[in-house]
Amino acid sequence: MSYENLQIAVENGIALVTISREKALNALNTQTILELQQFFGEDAYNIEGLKGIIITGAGEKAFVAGADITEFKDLSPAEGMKFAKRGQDVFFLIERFPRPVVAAVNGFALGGGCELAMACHLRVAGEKAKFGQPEVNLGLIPGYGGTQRLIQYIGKTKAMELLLTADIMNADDARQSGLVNHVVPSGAEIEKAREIIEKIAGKAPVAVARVIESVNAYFEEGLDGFWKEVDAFGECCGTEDFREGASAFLEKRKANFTGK
Ligand code: CO8
Repeated sequence: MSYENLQIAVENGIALVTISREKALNALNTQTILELQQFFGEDAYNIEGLKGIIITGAGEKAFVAGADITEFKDLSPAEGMKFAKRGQDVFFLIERFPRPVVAAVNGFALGGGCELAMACHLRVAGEKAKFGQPEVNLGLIPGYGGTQRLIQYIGKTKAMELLLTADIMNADDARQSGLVNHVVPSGAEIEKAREIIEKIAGKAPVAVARVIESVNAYFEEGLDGFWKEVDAFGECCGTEDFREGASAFLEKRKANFTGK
């Protein structure tokens, strides 16, 4: 598929996905959501030797400044539910992607932008990045998982305040509260994200995928995360990479994982 609002560049096994609607501060319109769905639901699985994915925003000002407000100002309740459900489903594709997905947050990450960053497995923020869920200013609440994921990262006390006040958090506060993994000088976000993905690429791919699945299971209703872990552990025991990893340790050499 050709993309209108996503720029995708694959280099050395790492796909850099740039949300490119700079004039609207990379706001997520329907087309962009559909393109994310196409990429994370299908196209990314066809990239040979994929180590991981970085999501960032075009320009220097914004990662993503939210869902595109021009598109939803006249939504009926039923249409609003449809919009929110579709966005949530796409963000689940990101959260459940079997290789690491890192948000390189280069500016405003507000509303749907903060929600997009939270759907990624890890977050690297530039020092000028800003995070927030300002939907109450619009008479709305987050619809792409923000009320749920924010609690997971920063706890109910802080999440409740941020959601109710629409306050904006700077990068350092976001790191201290547990929302982001690293803060780096502006412009170095992608480089740091690449470094993290390269590090993970040296681990056994099946084990990496099962870690993502097991951690996610903690938050999924109806799933027993502890049982998921037992199941995934058993699966890893059946891989060639487990034999290789254990042998390499005992032979005091670097493991050579093949993903089998
Ligand atoms: N949607 C559409 N356009 C936007 C958005 C947005 N979210 N954010 C910025 N833009 C546009 C502006 O309208 C402006 O366009 P133009 O040049 O044509 O006037 C351009 O981007 C530049 O923006 P500003 O002039 O406002 O730039 P400033 O530097 O003055 O301010 C801010 C930057 C603070 C980021 C400001 O643009 C802002 O507050 N943006 C809106 C932030 C926001 O409220 N985000 C949450 C949106 S709601 C949401 O995300 C809900 C998610 C779930 C939806 C569920 C489905 C319905």
